[in-house]
Amino acid sequence: MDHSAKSDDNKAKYEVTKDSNGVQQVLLRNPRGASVKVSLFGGQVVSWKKENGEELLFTSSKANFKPPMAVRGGIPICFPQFGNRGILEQHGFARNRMWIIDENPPPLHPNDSKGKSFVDLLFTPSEEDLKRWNHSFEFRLRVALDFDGYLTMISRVRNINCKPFSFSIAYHTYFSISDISEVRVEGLETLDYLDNLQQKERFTEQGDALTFESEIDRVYLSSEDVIAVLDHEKKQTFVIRKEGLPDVVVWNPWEKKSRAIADLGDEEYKQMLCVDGAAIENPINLKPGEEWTGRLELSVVAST
Ligand code: TA6
Repeated sequence: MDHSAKSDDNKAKYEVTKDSNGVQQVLLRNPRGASVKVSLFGGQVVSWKKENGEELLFTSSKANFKPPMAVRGGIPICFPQFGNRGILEQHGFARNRMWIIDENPPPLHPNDSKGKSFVDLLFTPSEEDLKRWNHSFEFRLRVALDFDGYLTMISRVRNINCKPFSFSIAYHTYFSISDISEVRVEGLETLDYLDNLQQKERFTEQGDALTFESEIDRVYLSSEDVIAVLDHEKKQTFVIRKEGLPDVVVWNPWEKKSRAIADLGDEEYKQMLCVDGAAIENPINLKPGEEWTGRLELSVVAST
């Protein structure tokens, strides 16, 4: 079903398809041939491709695409809880729920749609969710692809409750890489981090770019808003620009943990690296009627 508007630049432009499990997916394309695919299950970006069709996001060959499990790959959204930091299941429930297409969202800045293919999604908690996390909210997500192939995700969380609540959030981004030994991350140097492999103890990162020789599971705190993931073998760099997301999660399960993860191939840790824009250390507090906005922009550039 083609929803491309004839004239109005601000109208959402996307195609709706279904995956093999009958789950609705939204396909965004740009005039150069790049594309993004978003599943309505979890509001999860499941594909981001360059103009030459090369996939930029990792998805496990053992991924389970059948709800209620979140797909092992792409960009699952951890909300309203990150990890096991709270009473809810790991990473909260938003990634395990059906979202809907929001045909008439409150406006965003005109630049957030001009010359872009985009779709607006909406997630609200069910009665069942409210029994476990009794806070009414509206989570609006705009996913956009621009002429240069940049992928932008704008989240707006509104408290439609009569009392304040707090949440944490992460865009759990699985980057597809050539080989984990060929990759380094810049922008986290000298930052403090919470090590999930050591009871979330706080440490300080060295002065150099991050490279990988073993399992890593850390939350870097109060980072700059631009992080780079350099892949020397592929001669390309992922640039992560973020707003309203002070923290950065870095995760690679390495060999031993990969063997314990059912929906991840034993050797696949070599081709994936998660670097997530997040708000974890200081949960976001929203008073009734208040709205939080977070923005993540991903791009890829040629590099040495
Ligand atoms: O920090 C990232 C992390 O929380 C890891 O501890 C690991 O569990 C990863 O997320 C994946 O979580 P998942 O629930 O998708 O298996």
